[in-house]
Amino acid sequence: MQKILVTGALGQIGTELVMKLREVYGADQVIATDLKSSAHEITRSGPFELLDVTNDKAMFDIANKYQVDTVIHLAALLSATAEEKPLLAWNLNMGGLMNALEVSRELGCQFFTPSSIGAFGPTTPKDNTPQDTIQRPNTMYGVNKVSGELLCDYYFHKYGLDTRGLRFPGLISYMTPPGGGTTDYAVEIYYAAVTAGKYTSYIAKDTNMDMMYMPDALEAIIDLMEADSSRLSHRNSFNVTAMSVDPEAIAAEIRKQMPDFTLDYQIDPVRQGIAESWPHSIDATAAKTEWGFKAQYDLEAMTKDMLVQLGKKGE
Ligand code: NAD
Ligand code: AKB
Repeated sequence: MQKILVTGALGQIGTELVMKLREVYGADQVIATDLKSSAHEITRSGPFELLDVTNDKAMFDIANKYQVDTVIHLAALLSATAEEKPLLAWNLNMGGLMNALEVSRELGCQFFTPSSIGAFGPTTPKDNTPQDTIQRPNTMYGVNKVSGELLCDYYFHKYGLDTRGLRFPGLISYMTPPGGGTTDYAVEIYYAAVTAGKYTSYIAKDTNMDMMYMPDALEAIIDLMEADSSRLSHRNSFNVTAMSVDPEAIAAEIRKQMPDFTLDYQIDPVRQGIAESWPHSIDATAAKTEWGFKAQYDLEAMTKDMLVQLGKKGE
């Protein structure tokens, strides 16, 4: 990776990833793009361009103008929003991905896009979900993610394009709020703990899902992209995870720092239904053996850091 184009850069992952990539590869080497602009630091600390990823010509022109050698494609609708707007989700998640793959093929770029635990479905084994297993999701987001995994495999086999990907679990961070996912509760709960001392969860008790702290997700992207290609037999869509938690487990950890924190429930049937179709915990062995994946943060370490960082933000 030397000159990197990032789409959807103003989202939860993109804002932090662009800052990290600029630290590692140089500010001018990372071209951040998004549908909209904002006052965020990434629009000022290096190149920033407006880009609608459904516009193939605009994407090609920007990638060509900067002579990028790497495309990191993040722009997408997440699971809950995709369920509300399935047609928009199909057009953005599949159309944007196809455009990003084509631009990468035309310019010979290395390519990364995230998949998700949403690529699994109700008939997938729920515990210790294997890397290679049944994938019959019943959400539009899941259909998009499985199709995306297959499309990235296709571009690798057909054109030799160096496509790589991770099946991310819910990502937890304190910098940019998440944008319409099922796992968003696991971020909101920390903000609510710091601002109100209580949280009402839309996900039910005992609903376990995989999660990971954002610093581990950023390391994983860079480590996978830098890994020796010949070591990757899975290549696209490695399972990665750091913990499997339900709302009670997070609340119990928060209470170690804030004993008065309270949690109650008002279940959202749509997001609860999506959560119940996903695994409880996934097996990241392939990522560990093929390119050395290792998460640094467990629930305890992540909770301590989230509360400290959000506390500082509120000062
Ligand atoms: P996000 O919703 O926070 O950000 C998405 C960004 O895409 C936004 O800044 C939005 O403005 C932009 N966007 C929307 N439509 C666009 C368009 N037409 N053209 C260009 N940009 C557009 O999402 P995120 O959490 O940063 O997720 C990024 C990727 O990672 C997605 O593919 C998502 O499915 C995947 N992922 C995220 C998580 C997570 O927990 N955050 C977990 C698994 C996978
Ligand atoms: C979502 O909940 O949609 C995302 C994801 C796990 O893909 N956070």
